[in-house]
Amino acid sequence: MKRQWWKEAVVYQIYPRSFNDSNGDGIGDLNGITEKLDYLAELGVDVVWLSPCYQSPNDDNGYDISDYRAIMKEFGTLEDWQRMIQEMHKRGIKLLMDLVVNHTSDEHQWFIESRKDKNNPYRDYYIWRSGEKGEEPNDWVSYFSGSTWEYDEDTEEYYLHLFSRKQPDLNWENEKVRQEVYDMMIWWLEQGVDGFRMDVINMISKVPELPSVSQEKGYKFGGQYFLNGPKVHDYLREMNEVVLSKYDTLTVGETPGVTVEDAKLYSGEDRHELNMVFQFELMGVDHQKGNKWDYKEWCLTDFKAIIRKWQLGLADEGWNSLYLNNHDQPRQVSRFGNDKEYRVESAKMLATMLHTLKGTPYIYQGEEIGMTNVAFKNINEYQDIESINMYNEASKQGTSEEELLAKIHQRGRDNARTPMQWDDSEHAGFTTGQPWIKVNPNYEQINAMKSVGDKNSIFNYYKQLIQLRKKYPVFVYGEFMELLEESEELFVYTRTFNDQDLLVILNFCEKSIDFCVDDKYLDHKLLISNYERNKLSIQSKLSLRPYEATVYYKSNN
Ligand code: TEU
Ligand code: CA
Repeated sequence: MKRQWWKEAVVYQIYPRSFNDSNGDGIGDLNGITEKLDYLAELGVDVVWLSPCYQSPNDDNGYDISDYRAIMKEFGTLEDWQRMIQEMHKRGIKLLMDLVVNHTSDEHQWFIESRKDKNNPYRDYYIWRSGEKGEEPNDWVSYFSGSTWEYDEDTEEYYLHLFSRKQPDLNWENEKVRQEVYDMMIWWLEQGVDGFRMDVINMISKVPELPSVSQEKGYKFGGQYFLNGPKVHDYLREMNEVVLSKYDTLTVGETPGVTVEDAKLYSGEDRHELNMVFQFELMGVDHQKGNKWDYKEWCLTDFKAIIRKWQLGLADEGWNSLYLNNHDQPRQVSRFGNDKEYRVESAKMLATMLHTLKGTPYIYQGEEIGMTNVAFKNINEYQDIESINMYNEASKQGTSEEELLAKIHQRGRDNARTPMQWDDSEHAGFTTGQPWIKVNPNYEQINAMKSVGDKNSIFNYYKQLIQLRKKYPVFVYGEFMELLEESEELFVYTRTFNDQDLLVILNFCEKSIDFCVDDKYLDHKLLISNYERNKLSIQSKLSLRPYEATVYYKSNN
């Protein structure tokens, strides 16, 4: 297992629209990020993953790009961006940009040209198919509801969009498209960028015939024809050879539907593709039949089985990314912890898991202060196209507003997109204007100013975990082995590396649970816990309090 800086790093994801507004227009911006870099340096993160900040009409909040080499006007200028990365590098913080190249905005110059006429040189930058109006070329359903096809009246053909109709899919079969992407990547790397998070990168190769899923009525998920497609590894190896191999980068692919075996192909060190991928299996642990809007009670043994599969599966080949939330997922303390009476304990317990498993941890903005889901009363208070489209479509089919709002409260992406809560002043110190989306009303109790100043806060617990990862190589390189696999309350595992050994015991429930310690761990000493523990040495019988996390350590020298 080769030592690499990106294995040892902790990454912090910033969703710029909601992070910090420096000019009072209610929208987060790049100068707002620069203002908060000392906060990130204090936390101790090594890398920032910045969600898209390129020019965009914001149909999907920047994941619909109209100019890859220009900064979104609302976020600032290229000079603001250059100042931001300089200030990051001064603090030893690297920057990953979000590479969104499965699709562009329909306002991108390439698409404006492409849709002009069938013979335009940019026509096959995108995926066009003929078809009678009202008879889409296949039955695939969009991630944002409805068909993945939009009919273009002028040239009387359909174009493919796996996401919104304003996000036409690029045609990666066209080597001109690939060259445009590589040129753009080099342009950003020459600006000093340290790597990329690659948006739905495993969707760029489609089965050429674009076949329908079935002959039955209605739209269906066509992932079998566009996830991990026939040429995806050819394209990534080409991207690595032409671009990435020439720079010292961290690359992480966002790969919905990826398996462990796929992940070895994407992230195996001898594969020369990516460093790691985001798997979605754990994010599906509480989905009915793979549908995020149909909730399923999850149990700890299922949760642990998925983690165990990925820890053991990538033990010697490839590398794990470790996350429980991001800008697309509900807040982890609400989803997997307890955001009421045990919010602080359970936030720290989940953080302990993410920083003691084997892989690179990703902290999503606000997670480090225990920000929670939100429950707006009215659909008009929501901004996310995914939620709004689902709401409108399901309403038409008769689902009640009450049921739909309950689904959005539980699964909606805006849970993660309410403004960062900096202090207890109006709008949580995020803006002096009207925020583009309402602030979570609990900001007076939950905010960074309160957390940084409190030695027992979630923020300072994260800070300790990050420091421990830097001090003890076993956190990064230690072999994972699980104990008590059948427990529905405790997640227990060890990490061993050369002469160092960790024993991690996590209580995932709100009851106290006893744990009998095997003799071979009786010489371990307490390293960190989210409760006061006066005895440093481990006891043969431990009682774990609600959501208690304890990490014991032994070194043979
Ligand atoms: O998300 C890809 C993706 O699979 C999403 O549909 C996600 O699984 C879903 O929203 C969960 O509810 C990426 C970006 O992270 C997302 O913000 C974009 O909307 C999407 O791609 C299109 O670029
Ligand atoms: Ca602003």
